Amino acid sequence: MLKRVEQFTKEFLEFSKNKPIRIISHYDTDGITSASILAKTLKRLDKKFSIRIVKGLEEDIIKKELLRQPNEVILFSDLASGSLKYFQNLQEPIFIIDHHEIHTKELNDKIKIINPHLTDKPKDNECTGAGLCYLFAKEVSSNNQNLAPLAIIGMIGDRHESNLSKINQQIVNDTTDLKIKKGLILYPATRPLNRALEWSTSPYIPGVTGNRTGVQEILRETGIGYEKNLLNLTEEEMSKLITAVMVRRAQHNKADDIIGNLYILKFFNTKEDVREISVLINACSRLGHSDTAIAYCLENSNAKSRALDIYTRYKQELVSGLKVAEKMEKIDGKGFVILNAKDQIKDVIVGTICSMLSSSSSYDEGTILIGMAYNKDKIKVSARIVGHEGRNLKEVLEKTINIFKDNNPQTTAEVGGHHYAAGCLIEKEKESDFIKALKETLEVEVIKI
Ligand SMILES: [Mn+2]
Repeated sequence: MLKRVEQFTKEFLEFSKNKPIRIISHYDTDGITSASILAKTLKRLDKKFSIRIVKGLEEDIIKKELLRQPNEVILFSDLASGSLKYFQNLQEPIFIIDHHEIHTKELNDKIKIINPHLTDKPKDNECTGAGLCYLFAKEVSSNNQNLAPLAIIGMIGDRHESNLSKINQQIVNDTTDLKIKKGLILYPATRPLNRALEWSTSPYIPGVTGNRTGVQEILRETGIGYEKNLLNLTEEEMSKLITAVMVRRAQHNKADDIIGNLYILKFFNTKEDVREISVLINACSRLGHSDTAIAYCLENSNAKSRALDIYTRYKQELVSGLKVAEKMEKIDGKGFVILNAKDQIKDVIVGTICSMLSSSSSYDEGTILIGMAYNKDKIKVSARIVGHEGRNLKEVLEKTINIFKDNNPQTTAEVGGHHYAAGCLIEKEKESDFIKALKETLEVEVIKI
């Protein structure tokens, strides 16, 4: 793998000698940290560059970006491996640093790429976009080793931390000022427990998340002082707390979900919990502030206060959304629950709320949760499943849309997602038609089992 990185870097530096660079990266934490590592690296080389952050690489985006050739060099990070079909008639090379699945048949000599799947030992080389960008940066100059913290944030963002691959372990070793401690993966581990528990949305703790009395109870029960934080708990306190949380999440009694490694880094010169940083970056970017997210990664202090504002609002939104969802009247069917939040929950978080509820202890394994929230003249629909067993949610929604189309042939609804999480947008005035189609599909699905 490092050989490939070396070759790639050489070609990239050669080709981009007198040209500005266009970075195109993914909008999640891994993509944002990838772009930030690249930006820092190019800046240190005194190179001109611009950045574009996208949710996905649709054909029209690619076409437009390729028009920048031959004046600019195109560099993709944390995406593009799945879009090689659009790069079949290139005049100029493109550069890709990515870890997603790849169709090797579509490779050609104009596509310059680093991807662990193309190496002899993909398991050892398992790595995130940010990790790969870091390897590239280090190849450019060993001075870039101080960008390793960004790679660690990307690693947590893409959940590569529980089982470190060889290459990830090397990046961890490169990171000075990184502390790793085993324990309850509540965040931030650096702040008082009462706050961390109250705002705990992942893991979601029934009766404690968003509930001050519940927080006091769990701390009293375990005999832990509320001013303590996870980092300074004794082993005994930690295990008491884990038990107390597990009792409250009884139905999901898998310790794996809540125990793991806590990662603590110095960021902006303060000790921070990497999970918290990762969620903050993700929140900023998802809410449409990817520029703030990148500036935050580059440790710009103005961006930090903006990012914190956005993040605080996001957390409040989540906790109040959860409360609304718990109290709301739902359509309760056999094996499914429909939460029609209308304008009581924001459309950008309704999917996250459903994910959290699916990990709470309120529903049986295999239950399908469908969240609906208004988005201007549309309704955002998000489907999640409790546990890992059960029906394919993308198919469920596709069937629903097929039935829905019978009465609404003019609908523009299109289903996105996969087995365990799917969604679509439908016309607001067709709300009741959609719910009818949804019930029809879900009830038929149950009978089939
Ligand atoms: Mn990624």
